[in-house]
Amino acid sequence: METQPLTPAPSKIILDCDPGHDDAVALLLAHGNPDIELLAVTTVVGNQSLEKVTRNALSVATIAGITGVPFAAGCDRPLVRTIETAPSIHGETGMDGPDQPESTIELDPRHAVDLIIETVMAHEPGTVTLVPTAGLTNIAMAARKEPRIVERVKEVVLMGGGYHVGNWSAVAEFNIIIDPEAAHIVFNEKWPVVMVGLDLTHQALATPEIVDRIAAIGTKPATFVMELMEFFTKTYKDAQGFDYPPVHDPCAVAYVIDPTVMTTRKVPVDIELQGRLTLGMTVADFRTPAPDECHTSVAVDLDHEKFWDLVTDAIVRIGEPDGGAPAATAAAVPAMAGAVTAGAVAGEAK
Ligand SMILES: [Ca+2]
Repeated sequence: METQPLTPAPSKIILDCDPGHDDAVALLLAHGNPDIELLAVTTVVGNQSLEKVTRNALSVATIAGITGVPFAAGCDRPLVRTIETAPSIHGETGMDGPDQPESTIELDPRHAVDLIIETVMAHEPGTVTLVPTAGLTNIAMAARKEPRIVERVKEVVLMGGGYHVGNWSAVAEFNIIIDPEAAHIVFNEKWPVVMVGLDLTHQALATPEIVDRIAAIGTKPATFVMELMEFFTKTYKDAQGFDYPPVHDPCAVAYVIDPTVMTTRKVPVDIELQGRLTLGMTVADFRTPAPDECHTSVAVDLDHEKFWDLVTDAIVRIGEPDGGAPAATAAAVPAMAGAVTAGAVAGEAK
């Protein structure tokens, strides 16, 4: 007779990203949270060139001590459009601010699209969640190359879009507008799609209080995040007029960890491919109750405290990956109500 596990198995995810300051935090959250099993990390052109974002992903892996997880590079340009990057937000490296160590981690030789397909097909149906936090080129290519992944994936929880506002045009968000044709494919395949868009992520602000909490953890990964947030604060103020930067990408990971960190609403969403002013808009139809066959939903309201507790908790758990003693103590992290204790951290750091 099998014994029942005391806690549910961790959620298996593939993180498809373009680090990216907020992608880096998403990767740390996925690695440090015990309810996530990170199956693979794939990169795609976006915030910077494929070469740069891939180098950044490996740097984050080195800083966080991520081992045993394949990292693979994917598409180096969108399906149809010319490449558009975001140096005004992420700098020339794509992750400006902190010093980045040269990584000794070797890239998986497979193309990201093949790694995504092989990983999904190697696991039980309904067990793998795709978490894209970048343009959707790799995900769209994977769905076209191996259509069976669409039924097999549990759900796609993506950072992108926005049903009220844009950030790269009046109505379009960066991850969608840089490859709207890919987004059109991903939103129109019949897998469940949760759109964690700007409506939600503009509530995930890294206020000075939050940055201080992270800095107080005192580890190298914590200092790295603090320095990322310092740069992000400046560019978001200069380029977008924000007092504090919205840390978009870890919101999608947080939803997979604990869906109660945000409210969502089921609503049909499609991608504008024709509009002169509205290219890349994620058009959400709120007019009537969503039909039964509706497979898309949008994130609405964030539990700010619960979200940042998850992020700080993950950084505390990561500790000092290069062997130093975790610097975090209960006193150093006063705001972590209900999170791990320093003793538990020392025992569980991975
Ligand atoms: Ca991103």
